Amino acid sequence: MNDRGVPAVSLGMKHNTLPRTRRSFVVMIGVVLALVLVLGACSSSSKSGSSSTSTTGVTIKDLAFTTTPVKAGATVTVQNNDNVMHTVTSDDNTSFDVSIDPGKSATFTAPSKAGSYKFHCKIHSSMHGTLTVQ
Ligand SMILES: [Cu+2]
Repeated sequence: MNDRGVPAVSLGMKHNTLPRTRRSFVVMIGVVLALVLVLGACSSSSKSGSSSTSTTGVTIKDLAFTTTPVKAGATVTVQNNDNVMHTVTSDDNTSFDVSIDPGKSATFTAPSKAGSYKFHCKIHSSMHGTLTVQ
């Protein structure tokens, strides 16, 4: 009976009583939240090469390797843009060996010693590449 002063359900109906500055602040928060949602959806659906989480060291397209230098011990991402499975296998057979499903990516740990590491695909004998470890 005596709880008339409690504004529990008045949020939606009395929003016009908010001061002007406060209302534009609320609108701003809404805009920022919307932007974050849109950007988040974009970055998760389109895997652009410039990710900050790990280095895309090897990209595979049309049965060919494209490499970028990686740091020693780094997590190296291999992106397979073909519709067949590939492997990235070091020619010494011990430094790294990873298989990548069609259209997927996989990771391996770069060797801890700097140098040039030749590698190949175990499935396609014509595929060869060299990974530069800095
Ligand atoms: Cu292959």
